[in-house]
Amino acid sequence: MLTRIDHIGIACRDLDAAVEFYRRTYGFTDVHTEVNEEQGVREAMIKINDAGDGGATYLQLLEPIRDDSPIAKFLAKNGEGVHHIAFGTDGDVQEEADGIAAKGIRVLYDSPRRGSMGSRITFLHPKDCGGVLTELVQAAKPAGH
Ligand code: CMX
Ligand code: CO
Repeated sequence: MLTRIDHIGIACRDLDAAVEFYRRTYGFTDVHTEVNEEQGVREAMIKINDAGDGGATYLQLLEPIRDDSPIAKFLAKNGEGVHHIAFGTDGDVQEEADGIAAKGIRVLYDSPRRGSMGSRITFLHPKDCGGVLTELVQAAKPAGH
């Protein structure tokens, strides 16, 4: 079941400046940064609050590390701004995607890929979702579980 908004993905040109904006403006300081080579991004996850299914709610700030990455393409076309929304599941993300695909919505990956903080992710095509690029996220299990 989809149980929460996991994150809102925001495309930016300067990750450090964007992190500083969210700190200065709202006081958000719980920040995890990583590079995801496969997705072609350097990113910062800004934690907003916890959730009951092992996940939490974040803003995901995304800076491209390659000119051919989806974020670079989006920035060239639209400039900075909201890029995608991500729903969190309390179950298996592939099962969630299969159920949505059965409704005629294109799922972009044959099998889940690695997302932030060890999560499993997949995407739904924005053209099948009313213009909203939509990601599904299964949070990594906390250590020891
Ligand atoms: N939101 C809404 N619409 C979007 C979009 C977005 N983020 N990105 C592209 N589109 C629209 C375009 O406007 C375009 O529409 P028109 O044909 O009407 O102009 C259409 O989709 C095709 O866009 P494109 O620029 O030609 O881009 P591509 O088809 O090459 O790629 C997509 C689009 C969604 C398949 C690609 O961005 C993708 O695979 N995304 C998933 C991976 C990703 O976004 N990774 C970065 C985030 C990583 C993370 O969250 O961890
Ligand atoms: Co995302």
